[in-house]
Amino acid sequence: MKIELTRQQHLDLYYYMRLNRAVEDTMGKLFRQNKIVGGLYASLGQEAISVGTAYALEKKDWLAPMIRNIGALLTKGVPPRDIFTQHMAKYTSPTFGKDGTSHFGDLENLHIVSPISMLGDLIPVMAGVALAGRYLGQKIVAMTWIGDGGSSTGVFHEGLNFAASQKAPFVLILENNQWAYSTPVRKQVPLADLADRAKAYGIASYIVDGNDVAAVYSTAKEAVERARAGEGPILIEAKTMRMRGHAQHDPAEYVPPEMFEYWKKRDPIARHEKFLLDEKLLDAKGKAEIEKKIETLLEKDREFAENSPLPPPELAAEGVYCEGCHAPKPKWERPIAEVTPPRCSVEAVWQVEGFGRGKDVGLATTPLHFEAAPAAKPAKAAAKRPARKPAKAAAKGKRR
Ligand SMILES: Cc1ncc(C[n+]2csc(CCOP(=O)(O)OP(=O)(O)O)c2C)c(N)n1
Ligand SMILES: [Mg+2]
Repeated sequence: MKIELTRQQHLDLYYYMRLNRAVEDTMGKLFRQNKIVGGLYASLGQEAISVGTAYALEKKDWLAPMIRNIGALLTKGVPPRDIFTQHMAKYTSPTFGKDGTSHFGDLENLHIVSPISMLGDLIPVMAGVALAGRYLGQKIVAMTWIGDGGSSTGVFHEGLNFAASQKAPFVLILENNQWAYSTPVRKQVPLADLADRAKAYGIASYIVDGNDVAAVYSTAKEAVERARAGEGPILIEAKTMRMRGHAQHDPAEYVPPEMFEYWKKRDPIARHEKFLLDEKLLDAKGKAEIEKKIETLLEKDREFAENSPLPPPELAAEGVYCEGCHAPKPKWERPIAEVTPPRCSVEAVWQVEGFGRGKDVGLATTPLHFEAAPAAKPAKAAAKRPARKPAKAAAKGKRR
């Protein structure tokens, strides 16, 4: 389906891609000045994927970014200053300087789950978030990203299978940038299209040109709404190219130069800009205004981050262990008042007209709660069977 975008949507996509690139350019400079703590990863050439997919989410939806998804954070509403302070491990950062890179989240307002470094682990986590949203009647969609290399981990398959069997409203973006560290994709996966992995779980998939932001957005929007309607998880393979090494330390000399040349001509920002200018959606004056806006914002936020203090050493152990701030209760069920407004920012929708009318669902309206499902008739044999007693052999621990 080709979704017609409004002029404002086209301009928003352009703005966030430019912001994404400018934030990363600034951090590249800070890294060379030794002001960044830890590694720094670039999404150069992949901005259309982070921005186009996150732009398809609603405010109430949830995301968990991977290392090359700063653009998704910016699009969801994270200010550049949080990204700078976080990478510089400053006390003013979202983690008060306790963690670096993009290892931070915002569960309360922006609905961002903090990433972890284990590739693939966010897939079951976000499938769980998607299901939690369903139990709470929030009609949300959860999204995360994975690389071509990460799609070969065990947890990718376990997580996607779990999400598929539960019909979780979950969208997984597979960024095929053709390299995992120095390993080319053809040496680690015997598939031409990684979207084919979806067939193993009986879920829908798309392949999209990851350097065409409008195409990425249209595809993601369609997938998000299908997942929201109850069709289950959807996998989108976005084909692109990693235009830098794995991280700042890696000069990527193993990449054939002609490959960089080929993809440089397909730069997503230059391409979208050409489209906007050709279609007269943007002119030189508008472009200069966007550049000025980004420059002013980043100048202010970079200065704030640079002038922020490092965390005071005496607070190093604070917030690591619970010291009576809450009583841990091993109970999954939370009081209704805690998960509904005003304490939760999302208004619950307990019955949703048309929810679950997706392909293969079979019911006109999928119940939002399992208890609301029509009771299955017990199989005759099972109904007659007496209550189970532990088998004697098992009780004695005898081996079978
Ligand atoms: C389970 C796991 N194995 C290995 C690593 C180390 N590691 C971090 S990034 C990376 C390469 C990832 O490649 P890909 O998934 O293609 O993502 P890209 O870097 O291209 O965005 C590896 C092997 C890890 N973080 N987690
Ligand atoms: Mg890769």
